[in-house]
This record gives sequence, structure tokens and C-alpha cells, in this order.
Amino acid sequence: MTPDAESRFDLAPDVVLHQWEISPFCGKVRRMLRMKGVAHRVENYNGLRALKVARLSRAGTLPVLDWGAERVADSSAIAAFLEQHQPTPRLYPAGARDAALARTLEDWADEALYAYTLYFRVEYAQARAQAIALLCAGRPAWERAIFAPVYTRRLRSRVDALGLTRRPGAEIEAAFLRLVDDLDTLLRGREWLVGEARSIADIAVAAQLDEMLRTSTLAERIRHRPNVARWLAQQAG
Ligand SMILES: N[C@@H](CCC(=O)N[C@@H](CS)C(=O)NCC(=O)O)C(=O)O
Repeated sequence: MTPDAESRFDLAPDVVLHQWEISPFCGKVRRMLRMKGVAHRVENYNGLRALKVARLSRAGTLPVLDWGAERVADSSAIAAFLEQHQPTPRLYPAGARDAALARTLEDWADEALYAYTLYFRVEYAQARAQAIALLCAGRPAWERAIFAPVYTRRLRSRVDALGLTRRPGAEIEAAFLRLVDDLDTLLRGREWLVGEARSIADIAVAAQLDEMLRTSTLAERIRHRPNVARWLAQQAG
């Protein structure tokens, strides 16, 4: 090893993403790390390992990122941290207006779209079963027996608090698909949501939609929107 290569190796921080595979916010961070080419490993909190999450951050939520000795919680805080430590390629567009628009869409995805991600996951039995199987992957069967009812109760109370369960299911599906139609319109003739390059807006919105594609029965209807389908496909992998 040359002295240069050696010192670069010494300087590279050990990066660990604490995650659940099917959390859209964890997916959002995986996308950022991949886009910026940050070498990292993942630590999963499947099954009853989820009990350890409370000790990782004040909010007790995932994702949490360890960057050497520094620990950062919350996907938006992680985005800002990464942008500072690994500035290229940029997550936030250069112009002030585009950067503001990208952050607004990020927030819309994290709040408005996430409510639908949770709703479809808890209200559709098939999606719920698939989510539980993925969240218990690699863990013993007895853990799954304990985890499943606790997870379902917790998820349902979050969705209830959002007010979605007080409306008829068909109305909620229609309201969600109108948002996907809006996205399709925003993407007409464009490669990316904001500006001329992929940004935090594309990452945050695609992270939510990809989780819906993974566990909800709406996948075909989402893919039916041609601009959305093309845009999701170009970010896959
Ligand atoms: N605003 C946070 C939201 C993170 C979040 O809600 N994560 C969910 C998983 S998708 C979680 O940790 N839920 C566990 C809980 O609320 O106890 C972020 O962007 O990281």
C-alpha cells in the first residue's frame, strides 16, 4: 500500500446505518449513501432487537447513522450531515428556490406520503403480513409470535392518530392516487422533480413510493402512471 492510500484508509470513517429494511426513511438514507458513494454497513433491528432502538436516539426511531464517533438521528438531519461531510454529488440543488422546493417536497414525502404508507401497511392484511415477515426476517419464530400483535397495535394507533381510519377506504385510495397523478404531472417531460439533477426530493418521494410498491396492493395502479413509472425505474437499484 502506498503512503497516500494508507492515510486515505486511516481517514475513512466507519459508517453504520442502523435500520429496518422496510422503513421508508431508512430506504431514503440508503439511497443518499449510495448516491454519494459512501461505503457503509447496515445493522438491522428485526424482531425483538427493535427493543434496542430506544437506546440509539432520543426519538427512538430509525434511521440512525454512525459516522465514526458521531451519531446522527432522523433522515433529514442525516441528509444535511452527509451534504456537509461529502458534498458531491449534491442532495440539495444549487439555487435557493430549487433548494427550497426540494426541501418542501422532501417534507411532503416524509409527512403526507408517509401517512399513506402506514395506512396501506396496516389496513391491508396482505401488506401487514408481508411487513411483519420482513421485520422478523432472520429472527426465531417465537419472536415473531410476540412481535406481530405488538407491531400491529402500535401501527394502528399511529394511523388512527393521523385520522385516516375515520374515512372510508375507497376515499383514501382515491385521495392517494390523486397525489400520484399530481406527481405524474410534475414529472411530465422531466427527468427529475426539481432542477436538472436527482435531488433529495426524488430520493424522499421515491423512498415512500417504493415501500408502497413493496407491500401494498396498489403497486399496479402506481406503475400505471407512465411518468412516475419511468422516474422510479431510473432510480432503482
Ligand atoms: N422523521 C423521522 C421519522 C423516522 C420514523 O418515523 N421511523 C419509523 C420507522 S419507518 C420508526 O422508527 N418507528 C418506530 C417508532 O415510532 O417507534 C426521520 O425522517 O428519520
